Amino acid sequence: MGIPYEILSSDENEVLKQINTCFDFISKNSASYALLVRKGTFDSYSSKNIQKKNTELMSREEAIEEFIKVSGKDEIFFSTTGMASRELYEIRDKYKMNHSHDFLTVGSMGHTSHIALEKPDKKITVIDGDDAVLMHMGALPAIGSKKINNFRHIVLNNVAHDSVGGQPTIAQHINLCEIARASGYQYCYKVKSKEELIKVLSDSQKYSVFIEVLVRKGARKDLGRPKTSPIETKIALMRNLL
Ligand SMILES: Cc1ncc(C[n+]2csc(CCOP(=O)(O)OP(=O)(O)O)c2C)c(N)n1
Repeated sequence: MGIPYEILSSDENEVLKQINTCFDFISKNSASYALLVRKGTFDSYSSKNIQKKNTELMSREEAIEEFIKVSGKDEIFFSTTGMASRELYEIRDKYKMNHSHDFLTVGSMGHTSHIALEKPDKKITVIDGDDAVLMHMGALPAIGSKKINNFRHIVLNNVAHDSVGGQPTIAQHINLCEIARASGYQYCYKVKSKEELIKVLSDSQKYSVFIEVLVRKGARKDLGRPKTSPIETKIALMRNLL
């Protein structure tokens, strides 16, 4: 595309030079200049504000495993873009379940709950991320106003865009439960321990329920990717729904 670029150095002094080169070029030429960041460049960085407080929380994967353990075998899961969907896929494998009950959202960040809204006659669990729910918040009143029974909307709040590098989100300053309540969800809970989560999940089978689960950032280093294509997974779910 003819855009000049550099690969971001791991040496901080070199990075400053690269940023200066980049800005000089942009201001002289009114044109783009790319800095490419290799995977893992920022791995050892830990946010001073967020991460230290979160070490006692469940991981996102542990929380998803609890959802699977307490849910009935016919329940349909819609999971958000990023690692949550990869984790759901691997948990199904771990329990030797097939993948015909899951819609794994690819791209379309923030749209998972809207997609799930199309199946109000089923028991639905939506697994959302804090940033995804903030991105398309209009979904909340759309769901809340319908008062759908059997609709569990779970937001795994790690106050980060964890799947794409762990940058902080504004979710730490937003009261998601209040917004869900004002949007018409019948029950709203905020939980941070496994015990609280299990209790709330078993109490929440019959209503439109919003559950914010505080989880810690991060995923297993060896987390894999779905072995079936998005289209194969979609077809398996559609066959199951028919
Ligand atoms: C519209 C759109 N914007 C950006 C992305 C890239 N993206 C994929 S996952 C993700 C972060 C999601 O953060 P969150 O919903 O909080 O979930 P987490 O990764 O923390 O589990 C981003 C920015 C995308 N897929 N679609």
